[in-house]
Amino acid sequence: MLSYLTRWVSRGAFQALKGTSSWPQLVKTPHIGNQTLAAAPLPFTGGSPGVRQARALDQERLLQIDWDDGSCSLYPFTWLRDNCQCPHCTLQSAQARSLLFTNLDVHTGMDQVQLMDNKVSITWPDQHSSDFDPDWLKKRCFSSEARQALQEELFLNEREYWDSSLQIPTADFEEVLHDDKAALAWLEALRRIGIVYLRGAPAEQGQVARLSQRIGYLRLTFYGHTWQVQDKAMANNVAYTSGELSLHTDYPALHHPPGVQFLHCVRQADQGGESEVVDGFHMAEQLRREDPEAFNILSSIRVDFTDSGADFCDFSVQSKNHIIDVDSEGRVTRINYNNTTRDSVLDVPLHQVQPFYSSLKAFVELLSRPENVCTYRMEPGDLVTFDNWRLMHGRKSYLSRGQYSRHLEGAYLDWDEVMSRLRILRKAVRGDC
Ligand code: OGA
Ligand code: NM2
Ligand code: ZN
Ligand code: ZN
Repeated sequence: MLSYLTRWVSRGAFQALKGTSSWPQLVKTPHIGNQTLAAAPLPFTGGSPGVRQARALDQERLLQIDWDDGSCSLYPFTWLRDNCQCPHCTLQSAQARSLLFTNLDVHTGMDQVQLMDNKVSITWPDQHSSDFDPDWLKKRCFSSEARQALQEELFLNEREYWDSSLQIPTADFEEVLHDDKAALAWLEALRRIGIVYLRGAPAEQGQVARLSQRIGYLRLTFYGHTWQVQDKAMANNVAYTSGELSLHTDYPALHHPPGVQFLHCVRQADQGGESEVVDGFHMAEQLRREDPEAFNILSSIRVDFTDSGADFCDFSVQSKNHIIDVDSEGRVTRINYNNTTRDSVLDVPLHQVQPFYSSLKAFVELLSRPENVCTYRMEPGDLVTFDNWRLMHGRKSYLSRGQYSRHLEGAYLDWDEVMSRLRILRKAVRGDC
């Protein structure tokens, strides 16, 4: 224990992860950006809200529920009928709808509504009946606050932005493998902060595969189930040399790049090979403020990426991606940028070429400012896990020594599988949804 402590103090870029019981928290994570570290609001846990009254508004075809706490929720008849939980309408063993859409009357009326045994009981015009649990209804309230709370609970989209002063959340590898609380703390921090460092893995190949089994399964790509980052003869990727890798996301040559990346240090170089990370979402937001024109160009021009060669099998991959992806509401959702696989093919009209280069220059200069970059050096047995849709990462060049050189093993996963495990762990640990 004491030896861990001294190592942490001397390697100040790391912070023990909250929730990993036996490791003390040394320093508070700096609070940067407009988001908080507080847990997402849990909608409607801790005691069921009582129903004071349930009544049908026949004109509007809405069911109105007045709750004991004075609030009120409205539910469209059509939605209620569609979501009848009875064994005819729901396959209980799959918790899935078995009601056919062809059999749903999207203009249904309601014959009767009553409160029975703390259930909202509805009789439909064809005399089919549906019973709804008040908790179940309250959670699905259509108010904007309730919808926002439930979406945050399901997707954890609130992020905490950081800069070079980040103290990377750190946990014990074996603890994450064997303890549900530690695993949950790992995945929540991976989502919210975007990077978690794990220490204490054996310094031998096979650990990223073990860790991905904790989630479910890994993402196979043309580089294999897992892949060896080493200085290789006839390298099929710039990563497989001893050269510097400037800040990048992995695999923008795919239209759906891997969401999560694991990198495990089996052997470190004698000289060089230090790692760098920046918060790509934070940088994109900063670019939007500092240079809105550059932000517009990087989020609207689709850049060609290319990757060809042979590894798991032969491949010839092409993609077109925005360097900064935004959703329909303008929120940044993904960074896609690796200078090594950016294609010489650039599918824009002549007059957009120079503005594109100037915009990319502005972004890369912003990323590379010392105040934005967090630097660390991996030692054998260290394993870094990070959000490959959000973070950009790089490494310094290193001195290569043939067979005994630096060796990292990597693996990819997708966010759907990682979030699935997070939800299951949350249920196991906290007993909620
Ligand atoms: C890579 C990569 C990091 C490193 O292989 O894509 O970013 O430290 N490697 O070698
Ligand atoms: N490797 C490490 O975008 C990229 O080509 C990143 C991927 C080779 C699997 C490198
Ligand atoms: Zn039914
Ligand atoms: Zn990489």
